[in-house]
Amino acid sequence: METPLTLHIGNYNYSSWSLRPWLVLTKAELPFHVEVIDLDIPGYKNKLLALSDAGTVPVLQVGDDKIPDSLAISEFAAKAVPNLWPKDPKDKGLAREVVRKMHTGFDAIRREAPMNLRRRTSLPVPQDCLDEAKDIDDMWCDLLGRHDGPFLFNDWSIADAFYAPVATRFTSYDLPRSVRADTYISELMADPDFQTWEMMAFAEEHVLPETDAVNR
Ligand SMILES: N[C@@H](CCC(=O)N[C@@H](CS)C(=O)NCC(=O)O)C(=O)O
Repeated sequence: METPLTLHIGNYNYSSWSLRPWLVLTKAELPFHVEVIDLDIPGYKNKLLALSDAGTVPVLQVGDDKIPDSLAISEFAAKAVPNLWPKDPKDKGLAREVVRKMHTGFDAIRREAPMNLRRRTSLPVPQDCLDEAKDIDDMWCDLLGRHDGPFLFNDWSIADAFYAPVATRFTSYDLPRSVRADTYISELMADPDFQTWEMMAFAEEHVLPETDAVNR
């Protein structure tokens, strides 16, 4: 019998870090069960700390073992299933680099335009957030210009999972973007797996007042 997998996630509407490995495991066609922890309610932190020292989601439970962190979970899936990273070694290196950039950076866009799938606004965002959006747009255009495919490395890869939550921010906060980036965003948003997640977000009743109160 295969070891059962449980992915512990935050709320579908808000938890960008949870969306990433959920997409990866779904694309990998690894059967997994989802447990949602409502964020920012009394006692939620203890639930997170019971899962990992970092006190964050996502966490993947593999039998009795636990893998915290979106990238570590994605690497676990990539070991189990081929083709989640690009096949070409140069592309694979580059894909890892752009994933690393997302995993460790782009603080302004994360802070000023938090993932909130239900939100649609055109109110102004700070300049540092616009600057990062432009850097991301330039990076996407560079990668998309190297291949024919709709995704960053032609076929869907972990890199697309890591930028899917960013794509939603362009839409939610109406961030300026090039035509090529807009086409890529539409591609990610039209992905049936993303749409399954989005449906869960729209159906979710849990609200994070502080995130919803971001005044833009
Ligand atoms: N580096 C971690 C970041 C995970 C993270 O920050 N997750 C947020 C939810 S999206 C969280 O659990 N926050 C804890 C809290 O709100 O106390 C990863 O890649 O998984």
